[in-house]
Amino acid sequence: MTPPEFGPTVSISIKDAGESRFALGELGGVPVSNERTKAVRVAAAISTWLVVGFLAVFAMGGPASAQQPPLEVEPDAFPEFTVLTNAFPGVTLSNQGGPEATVISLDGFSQFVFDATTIKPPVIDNIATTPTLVFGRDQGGPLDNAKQWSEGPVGTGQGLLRADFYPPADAVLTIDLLCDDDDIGFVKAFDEFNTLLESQFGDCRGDNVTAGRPKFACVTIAATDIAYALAGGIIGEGLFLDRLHVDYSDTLPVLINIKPKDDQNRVNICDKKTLPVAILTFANPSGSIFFDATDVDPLSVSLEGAGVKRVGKDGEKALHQIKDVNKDGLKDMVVQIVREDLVGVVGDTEDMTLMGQRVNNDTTRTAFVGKDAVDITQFMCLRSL
Ligand SMILES: [Ca+2]
Ligand SMILES: [Ca+2]
Ligand SMILES: [Ca+2]
Ligand SMILES: [Ca+2]
Repeated sequence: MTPPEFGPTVSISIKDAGESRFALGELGGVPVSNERTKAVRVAAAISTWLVVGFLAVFAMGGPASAQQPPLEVEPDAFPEFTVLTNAFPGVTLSNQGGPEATVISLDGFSQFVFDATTIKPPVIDNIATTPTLVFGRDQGGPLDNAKQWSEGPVGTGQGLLRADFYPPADAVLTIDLLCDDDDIGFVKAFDEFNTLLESQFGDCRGDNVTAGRPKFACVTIAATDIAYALAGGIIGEGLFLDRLHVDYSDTLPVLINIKPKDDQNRVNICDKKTLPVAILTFANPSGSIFFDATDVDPLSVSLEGAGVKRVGKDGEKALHQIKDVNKDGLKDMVVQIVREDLVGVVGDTEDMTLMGQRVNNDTTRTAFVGKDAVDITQFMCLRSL
């Protein structure tokens, strides 16, 4: 069993995932909390933090490693009911095989947890492995079903959690399968041709109660060129999912924001002004910095082949600013792209890809890639395209 990685002194960074907030009443009018549930929830949160805090202090034992930490695709990174679809760098989350539904963060309470002494359900408890939230869906209906993941059968209202990676990840994936009864689940990784690269199963049968807690299985996959991964229970076995970690061995994904002050991303490619693009710093909820944009070499950055505007006596510097663009307390980098160098960009809407290099503490470099969708206009174009 891998100890949880949340420390006692780090605060969970609550991020605003834009327009993606859900009100309680929007989830099918389901009563999600009463006084008793609230009390249980608070008690569970406190005890979880005490236990994981102790384990984290025990596990650290020294200064933080300078190595690249994994990306923590963690529902607890955001408030409950936050849409998680594009909340993490390079990872798009969706629901496969179930009803039309968006992936959101939900509490980990299950009505199906077995009583440790009588081995009889139900005892309502939170079975999240990291503080209190798990992956869920905004499908309406009973909340307990909205956080059960399974490959079927059709009609259960359950689907598999799908994570698409951009760029395709050379990575080690881990995810916790949280079994609320005798479940068997899996994680499977595929390449862009839907070829199965690897699958790993987690089995909780016959041992679902350990010291009053439901069992969880942490399953791991290591592969290159992972285009997407699927996780959940096998047919007939719904289980909860939490703590997806992606440990990259090659190119890192970054969150970027083309025209940070324009949510529509309307890009007039005939404008003479430079095009601002924010490269965002991303902190894991455990406190480690997955990507620090202030370490980016702005001279290395390009957007669809267009470089950053050069300034200085010999044009030896790249025009950029360091500032907190998304107001999360972490400084980001804004580069100014030379717009007339955006060759071959003629579509109405398309994804633009930004590439570059981060300079590491030991002066080695790590490549990164990010993308953002833009709405192209050609207002007042005087050049031929
Ligand atoms: Ca969690
Ligand atoms: Ca189950
Ligand atoms: Ca924008
Ligand atoms: Ca920031």
